[in-house]
Amino acid sequence: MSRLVVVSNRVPSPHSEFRGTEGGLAIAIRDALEENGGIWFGWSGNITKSPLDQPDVVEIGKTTYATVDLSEQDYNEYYSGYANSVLWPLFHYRLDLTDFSRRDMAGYMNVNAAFATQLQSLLREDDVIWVHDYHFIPLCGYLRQAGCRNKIGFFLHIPWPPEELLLTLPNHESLVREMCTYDLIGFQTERDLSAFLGYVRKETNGKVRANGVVKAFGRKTLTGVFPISIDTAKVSELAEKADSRPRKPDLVEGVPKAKMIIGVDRLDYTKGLLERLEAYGHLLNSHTECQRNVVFVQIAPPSRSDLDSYQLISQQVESAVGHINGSFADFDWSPVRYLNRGFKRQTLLGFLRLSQVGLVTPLRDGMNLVAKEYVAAQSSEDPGVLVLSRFAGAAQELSGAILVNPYDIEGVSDALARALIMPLDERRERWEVMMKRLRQFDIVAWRESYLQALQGVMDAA
Ligand code: ADQ
Repeated sequence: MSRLVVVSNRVPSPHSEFRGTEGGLAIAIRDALEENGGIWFGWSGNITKSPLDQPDVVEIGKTTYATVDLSEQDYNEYYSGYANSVLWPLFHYRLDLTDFSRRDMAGYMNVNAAFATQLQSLLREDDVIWVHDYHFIPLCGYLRQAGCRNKIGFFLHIPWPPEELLLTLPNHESLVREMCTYDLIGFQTERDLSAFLGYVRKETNGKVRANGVVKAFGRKTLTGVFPISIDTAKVSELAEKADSRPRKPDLVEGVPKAKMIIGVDRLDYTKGLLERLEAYGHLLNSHTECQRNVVFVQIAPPSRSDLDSYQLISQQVESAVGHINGSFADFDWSPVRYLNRGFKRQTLLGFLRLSQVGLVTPLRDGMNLVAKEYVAAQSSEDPGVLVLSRFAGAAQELSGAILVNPYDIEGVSDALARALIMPLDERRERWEVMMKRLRQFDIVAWRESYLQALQGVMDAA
């Protein structure tokens, strides 16, 4: 059996206890390598004066962790610059926040070239390489230039933007050309895939076959939809354990009968935190019976805090929380609890289980694993209600949620009011439908369906 080589921007330290503060990507691929063995390759998270030109290699069990440091210049240009100030905002439809420069684009290409050289030194002939996310779109092209013949797949965790948006990127064509060097490109949803195919048809004169094979730039590439999921059984188990601990997290202290609404997100402008807070404020004004009887817990650990756009959203969220608490709080009730930090996985899942409403309202999101975790964390006897943005990839699958438009403040407020008083029968019915889907399509099914498709490309080659 071929070895699996996973490439992702961050490789968590194999020694440190996973505290759940990393993004969904790290959580999703954590176990993938432990089963059959292989390499997890990427950035160490360290910035050093003169990075080595060999990866740091640690072997634990069947997995080899191979990490590379970045110089400050690489970090600024590749990571903060092109990846997180161009691709991230643009792919989340935030053209207004993009900050393109040729210097950052060149830095992005240089880091991809250097990573390809270092990865090449670790590869065996029959390794299967699975590259993750927008940081590494050109990696395959550089590996090919260096003579690598292995099968290489790419999975995009974030949305792919519609053609008209992508055209605003000065190097849009070369980026799509790089995508087409992969043997398999996986997207989260049909919407992302069809946006990509639309560009290929219109802008490159490429051909798209019914089986998802794209012929463009003189190459053939298989494309497909692989919605990422969670370890459903494990999430349910951990949440149940957290719930049965003698000392439950006391988030609604002082108001024992209060119902809890929960939001869990990295502190990111794509997650719709300001609109969500505004909708909650509207709920307190329009449904006065919610005052003193509802608490909104927003957990949002800081993320990419060296970027201006992230500092701004952090200040705006703090001020919006202060405004709501200032307007409504009483000596024994604070309407919003804002927790600006990470939590252990089990504690977080316990919070989700204790909450009557899961409020997941990104303005745009590739998938959103919190939505899936909220559902899996509920008790079958008395499940809570998921209020979910139609612009999260998860909305394509979680049909039992109350779907909302996060820009429609009154609509979200109405959905919250409905969720808070939804009868048990309806809550159970909605939850069952979603759990059925999550039990069937969990993280293992996701990984296997992707790797089987990549294997299929290999067999056909
Ligand atoms: P993210 O944007 O990071 O991921 P998401 O899918 O919600 O978003 O994953 C976040 C993960 O971090 C969840 O598993 C959550 O439980 C965990 N987490 C968040 N806050 C936490 C906290 N305070 N403490 C502990 N854990 C916390 C990107 C894309 C998504 C896509 C994923 C996976 O933006 O759209 O779903 O990758 O493909």
